[in-house]
Amino acid sequence: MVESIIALGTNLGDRVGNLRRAIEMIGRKMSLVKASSVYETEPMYYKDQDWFLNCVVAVETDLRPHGLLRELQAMEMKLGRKRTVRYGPRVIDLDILFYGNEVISEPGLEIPHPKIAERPFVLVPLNEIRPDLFHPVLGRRTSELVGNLKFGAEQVIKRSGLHVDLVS
Ligand code: PH2
Ligand code: MG
Ligand code: MG
Repeated sequence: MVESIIALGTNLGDRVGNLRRAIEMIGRKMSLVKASSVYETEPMYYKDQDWFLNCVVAVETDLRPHGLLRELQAMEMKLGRKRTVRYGPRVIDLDILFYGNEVISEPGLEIPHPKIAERPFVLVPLNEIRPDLFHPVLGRRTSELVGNLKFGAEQVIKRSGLHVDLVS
């Protein structure tokens, strides 16, 4: 079994429901180990869209990276994901951040996710559950990466009332 970290994001429709349904689907295919809080986050890159809800989950899986990617993409489809504008609105986005300490660089599959270090909406929830996780390419722990990134507290707001349960 390998521990993988998956990032979830949504800014269309019933955002909390989308996160819950996605986590339920993930839990049917692998074991859920830990989930971060849910954060409401300012959209990055493509600004003219609604704010996101983001969280990250740690899972344990026997799937290899390509199999894991395929499963996550199938879940995105089932939840109604449509491919539209790059970085634009989406019902659900399921990204592999880490797969153990493996490094993979292929078209269509890059692990660790190449944009982790510039994304407060990833680093803040990740730092909550895996502050000591060592990034095998950047050679830094999560806590160092989040400490090096400039962003405002108002861009990543913890929504303590919005629980996503791992077991149901
Ligand atoms: N996802 C994007 C583009 N921008 N911004 C926030 N705050 N959260 C996201 O999940 C997000 C984004 C494309 O994957
Ligand atoms: Mg993404
Ligand atoms: Mg994605």
